[in-house]
Amino acid sequence: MTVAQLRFPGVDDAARDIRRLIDDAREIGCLAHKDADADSLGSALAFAEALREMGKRVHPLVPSPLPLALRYLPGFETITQEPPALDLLFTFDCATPHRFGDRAGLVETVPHVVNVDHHASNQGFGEINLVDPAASATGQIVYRLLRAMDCPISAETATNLYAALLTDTGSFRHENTTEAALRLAADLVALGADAGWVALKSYKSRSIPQLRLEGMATATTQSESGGRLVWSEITLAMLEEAGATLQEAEGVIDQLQTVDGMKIAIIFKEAGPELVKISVRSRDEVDSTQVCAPFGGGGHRRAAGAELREPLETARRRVLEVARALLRSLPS
Ligand SMILES: [Mn+2]
Repeated sequence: MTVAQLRFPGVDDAARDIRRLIDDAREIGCLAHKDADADSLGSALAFAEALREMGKRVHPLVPSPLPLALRYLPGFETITQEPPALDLLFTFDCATPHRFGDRAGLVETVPHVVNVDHHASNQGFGEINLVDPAASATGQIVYRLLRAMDCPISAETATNLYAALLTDTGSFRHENTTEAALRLAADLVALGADAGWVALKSYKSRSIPQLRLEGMATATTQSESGGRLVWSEITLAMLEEAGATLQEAEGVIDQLQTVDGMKIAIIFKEAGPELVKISVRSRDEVDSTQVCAPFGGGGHRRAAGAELREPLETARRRVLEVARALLRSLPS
């Protein structure tokens, strides 16, 4: 099969080819990325549900560990731990196969792979690559694909896609809050998406340990380069003191990026003695992926991440050096 890099308005052509693959498939996998967010998992669950309503056998898949913070998404309980041999695999919101963690082998072994994503850095690892960097969320592409294939969109499917859109636009606060995104939100609500419930579960369901952890991390926030670089960290000791898990540390970066005048915000998360995860946010002319790329990470211009296999001390020093150099290179 030929590799086709399909970009919109190629969705109708892609839909025909994808529909053919679906019709021929017996066991279909829908794979989210490691440390799945609501865009990745919501897209996978939405697409799986739509295919199931068409009578297909579908298996939503997530690399371990299970992202329990997303257990509110409709169909979370259908995530398959031990899938049968698959003949068709859809991947969602993932630019490179290594983001599939312990499920990365599937991309190599399943005969047909369809890659659905909105990262500009997508490597096009699928047989069909439905990649649109202009889309605000992968869920937006899923919606257009389902529509192009005349698939049923249930209230549950709409809720999953709404969760994808709401969170990837930061509750319609990020720069990717386009007219298309806002219109899609209205369409999804019209289809039965429960907007209030998604907001409740996404932003108003934090645990006390999570709140304490955010307080500890924000209390130790560092600011340098005239306030343009803002960073903090979450250590294993802080997790223990707060009684929180690393998965509950996701919201801290959202606090850091609210600081007036910041250009780069970084949170360092100590995941083990020799493993540090970083999340980066940026503003204006700064591209977050430039902070993460030297460490094998990536993402979007405004939000990126990386994993460093080294102690927190050295990871912090090396990442901050890259961030400072980036700020120095800006015209003042
Ligand atoms: Mn996304």
